Amino acid sequence: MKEFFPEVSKIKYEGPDSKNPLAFKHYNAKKKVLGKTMADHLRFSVCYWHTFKGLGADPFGPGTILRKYNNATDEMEVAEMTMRAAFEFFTKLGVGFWCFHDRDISPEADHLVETNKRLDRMVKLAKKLQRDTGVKLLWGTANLFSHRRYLAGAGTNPSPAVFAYAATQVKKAMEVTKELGGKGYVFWGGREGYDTLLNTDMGRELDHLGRFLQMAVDYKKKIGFRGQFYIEPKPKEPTKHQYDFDAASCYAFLQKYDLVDHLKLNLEANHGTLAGHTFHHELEFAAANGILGSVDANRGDLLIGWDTDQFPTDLYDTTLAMYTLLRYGGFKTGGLNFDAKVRRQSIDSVDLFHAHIGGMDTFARGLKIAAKLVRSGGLSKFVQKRYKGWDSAFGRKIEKGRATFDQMAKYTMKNGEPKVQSGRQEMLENILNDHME
Ligand code: XLS
Ligand code: CA
Ligand code: CA
Repeated sequence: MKEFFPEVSKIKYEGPDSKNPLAFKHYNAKKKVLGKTMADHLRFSVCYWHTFKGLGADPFGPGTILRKYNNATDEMEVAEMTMRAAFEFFTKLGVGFWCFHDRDISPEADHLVETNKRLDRMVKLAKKLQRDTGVKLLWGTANLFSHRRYLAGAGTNPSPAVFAYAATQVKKAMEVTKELGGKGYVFWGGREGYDTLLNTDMGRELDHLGRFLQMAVDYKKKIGFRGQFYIEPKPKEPTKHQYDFDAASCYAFLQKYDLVDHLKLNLEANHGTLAGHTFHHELEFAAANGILGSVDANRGDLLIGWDTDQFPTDLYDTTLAMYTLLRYGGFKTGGLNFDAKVRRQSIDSVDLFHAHIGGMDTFARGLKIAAKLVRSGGLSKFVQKRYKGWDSAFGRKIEKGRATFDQMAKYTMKNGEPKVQSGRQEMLENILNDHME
């Protein structure tokens, strides 16, 4: 079988002292951390769109990256070679999962019937390659944002005909995700938002998006797809405002449309920072509300205002992310999907390996440090103490909803001025640093 990445062989764990740039220094798949293997904690996934379809295009110029698997004139031949290259890459890297949009793996034809036929052909190949390699599908999704028919959104489009087209596309994408044994299915509202309020009926659009997802939930039941549904927040880009702005607005939306039992969140680091939050904040909010599902691992750039989708290399970010995940029991159906792309100047295939190795090692290191934090109780003991007043009979009564304002007044009149305590932020920041390695 033809190799697409002959210059790289299977990436191995060589430990922190290794100087080999094509080896893991921290990610040791089978090593146990707090009773579970690193592979099971981290559940790494490679995304199809950036890693295999992204060629470095930006608004100022076309792609700069040449890939061997694009070397054919027939679109379907390119699609097949790309998929073989993808599974070679997953295997050499040693990840357990992958993710795709329908249109990443199979190009759209002139008519939906032919488009679906093409998709079926590619899904058949994917199924075979999954079987051959043991790589599994973390989630599938539909691209409802590239084609011009979706210029004004899909589920929130002013035209019901576009809504119906999008639903038809999602129906098929769900079927093929099920066919491939997908652990989940993602809804990212690519253009579900607005460019200007002057032409937008916001209330109606939100109701339509709610209907769209309710219909998807019904269809999921109908076909017996057991994967987890996720909604992915992003505040803006491509639209000026996206309705699924951040974790908190998604949570409100899911509650309003009675969808909270059916969808969890797929949180992307760079989308969190675009919304003015830290990645850690988004994870903590979702976990605290029981809707933390999966993660799109990447990072933005402090000095660039858009979604740069860089590979995660910030150890503090990955440590705090893993700290939240560990405290809330880790992934169930989700995982860490690298929704990240190499820079426009990183034109060699080997750059794809360096990028993923770096992301995996940074998360593995973050996991080790987070486990140390859990074991030492360095932060949690302080937090527990800080709230201990709530463990008193008085505190419990309030928490259980059995207290009134009159009782509060009686307590306050009797006890007078409350004692205040230091938040000890600087000490806690030092404790965190003491754990970094
Ligand atoms: C784009 C999104 C997208 C989703 C899947 O910004 O991150 O790639 O993850 O549609
Ligand atoms: Ca994403
Ligand atoms: Ca992104």
